[in-house]
Amino acid sequence: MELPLIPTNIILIDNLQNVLNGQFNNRVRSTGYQYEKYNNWEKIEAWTADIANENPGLVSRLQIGTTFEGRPMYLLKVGKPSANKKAIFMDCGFHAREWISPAFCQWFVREAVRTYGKETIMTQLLDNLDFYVLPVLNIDGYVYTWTNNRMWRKTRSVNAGSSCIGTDPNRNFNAGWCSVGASGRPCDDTFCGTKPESEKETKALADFIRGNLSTIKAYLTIHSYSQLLLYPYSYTYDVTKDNVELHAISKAAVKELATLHGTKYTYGPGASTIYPAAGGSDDWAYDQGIKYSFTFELRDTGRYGFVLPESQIKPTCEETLIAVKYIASYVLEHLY
Ligand code: 0X9
Ligand code: ZN
Ligand code: ZN
Repeated sequence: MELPLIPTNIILIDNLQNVLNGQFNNRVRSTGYQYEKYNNWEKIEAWTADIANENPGLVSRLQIGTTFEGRPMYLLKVGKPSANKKAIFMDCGFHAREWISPAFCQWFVREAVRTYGKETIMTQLLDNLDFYVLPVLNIDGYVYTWTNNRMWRKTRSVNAGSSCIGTDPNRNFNAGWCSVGASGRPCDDTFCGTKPESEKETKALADFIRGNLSTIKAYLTIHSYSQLLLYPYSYTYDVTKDNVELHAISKAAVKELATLHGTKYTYGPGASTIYPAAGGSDDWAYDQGIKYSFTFELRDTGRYGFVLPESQIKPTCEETLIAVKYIASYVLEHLY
């Protein structure tokens, strides 16, 4: 009797049925959703429901608020349910035109459910941590980049006394608010808003994080472009008390990231590495006591900029996932 040809890595996994089920689900999902394309909000919204429904033991969907134009803001909680878990919060789509960012949040959740129970690191992460993933923070802006202006950055809220629309959500947090690298003029792309958390979207995010401060141990916010890994502060040139540790984590994370395709990232405190800019969510989260707070600026360095070709979604998400998993593993080993 001849043995069937089974890859040896599958033989090593003790529960073959889970593996087979996983491959089946995986096939269903990969035909149903195109992770290597940019998806419009309608598709992403439907996907948040589908991915939760298809993975009830691993993914649940919560609503944390409503956007200015009335769209529900869905948050995915990804992890194996168990008592007293700590969590990592990750958001995408702050800036409407940075399309690779939401693509990464979708990719991350897909890889989490696809590799849980098969890949050691992801399994350890999801067994011991929850990931709160906000696929798009600035949904109204994202929709506007699909329908009207591909280069839109801000929210779509109305400004009293001005015909200009929108606030920069990453200048709208209570962290040195509007003191540097931000504008008080509604027509500018870095308008800080009328007060911290003036936007429904930033208020919803801040409320959720404030309400879960005892569990959230890391904050990751995904932007593009420039290939940077930034940590606080950006509202001042002063470095944080955790500068040495954040520097070391970043150095190791970008080294790991580069192993896949050789993509080079620069890293450091925001103010000195990119520019001083107040009101960012990373600085705010850090000052709330979330020590491990990072901003990713994904590919590229300017050739395509915000209009990164779809052919680069896969390599970009693959390499970013390595860095995110590195940081998450570090956080898990250094819970505080
Ligand atoms: O300026 C920003 O908000 C980010 N760069 S982007 O090109 N995606 O707009 C960088 C944010 C760094 N962190 C803070 N300024 N707090
Ligand atoms: Zn951005
Ligand atoms: Zn250590």
